[in-house]
Amino acid sequence: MNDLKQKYLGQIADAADENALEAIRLAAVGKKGEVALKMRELGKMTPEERQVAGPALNALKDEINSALAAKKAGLADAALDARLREEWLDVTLPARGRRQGTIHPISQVSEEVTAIFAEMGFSVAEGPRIDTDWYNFDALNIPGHHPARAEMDTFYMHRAEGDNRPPHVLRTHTSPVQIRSMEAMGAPLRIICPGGVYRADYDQTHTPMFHQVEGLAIDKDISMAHLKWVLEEFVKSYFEVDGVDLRFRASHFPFTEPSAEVDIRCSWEGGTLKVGEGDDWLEILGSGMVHPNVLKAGGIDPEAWQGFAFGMGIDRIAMLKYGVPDLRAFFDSDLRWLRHYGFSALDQPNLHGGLSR
Ligand code: 2U9
Repeated sequence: MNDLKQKYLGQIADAADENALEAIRLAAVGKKGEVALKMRELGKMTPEERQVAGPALNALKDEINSALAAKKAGLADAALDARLREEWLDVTLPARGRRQGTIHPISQVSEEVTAIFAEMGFSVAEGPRIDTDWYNFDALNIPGHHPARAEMDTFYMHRAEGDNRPPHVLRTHTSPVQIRSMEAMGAPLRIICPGGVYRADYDQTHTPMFHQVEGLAIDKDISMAHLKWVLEEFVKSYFEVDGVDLRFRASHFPFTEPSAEVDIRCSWEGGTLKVGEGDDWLEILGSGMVHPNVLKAGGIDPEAWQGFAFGMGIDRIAMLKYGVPDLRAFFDSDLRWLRHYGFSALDQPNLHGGLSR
């Protein structure tokens, strides 16, 4: 009996895992195990022998079962310890930084411009990018023979044979929105129209899609003087300078009369633009008094109302403020300058297929 005890307690102590323990349990105290066999032999013993051997076998069985349970718990503890060591986690490590997206510079400048004009009482009007040639040209006093209407300069929408709808174009300026606003709201009116426009042009200073913001103020006695003040306030605020000289140069647009291109005083010292000082002049926008034909097209009586209008390229003024040399940088996946100005979200090769093309 003592041999049995030594044997099984020894095996239990050496068992490497739960499977080994189970095998020992079956061999020792299972239904057909060695202790059960010994119990069967009790019948052959004398009552005196049985009285000694019976309790001793039961005690042996209990002892083996307790040893098995203790070893099982020990193995489980050891397994948990090993797992905890394996899955160790340093909660004091600094968190991994998350890349953040940023607003596109065109959207940012568009918002800056909108905010400046909003302070002067202009609200924002928006309209379709595909519009009829009437809204895009005729209503703006651009006659049928005007070169701007040629397919060379304007993207016309394809029309199937037999389609009798008026020709549609990708708007070449945001002016159709202003005609629609005049129709919808009448006079007086003070709006700006920011948005994408399309022209068949592509070089260092032109992309087929670019962005404009146009402004329109219509009232009983609006003059070029109001126009000048509004533009001065805009330039000071946008370029963050206290004062600036504006120069109006006589020009011609079909939709304004008189018309003027507007330059601002600046210097280009060391290749950097400084607005408001120096001896250079920089053209930033076109403007004028709304042509009576345009007021009429928008359903406004030119005998009772007059107004000023202006238009500028958002991409262009973004380039000037942020020093972008080539307009194509905005649209052409050349992200070097964006990186230069800290637009780090765009600096992920896996997102954009690399930085050079
Ligand atoms: C209405 C009446 C008049 C908008 C105007 C300009 C002059 C102009 C250009 C600037 C650079 C276009 O983006 S650009 O290429 N625009 O010079 N735009 S006056 O005149 C309007 C608009 C709407 C109803």
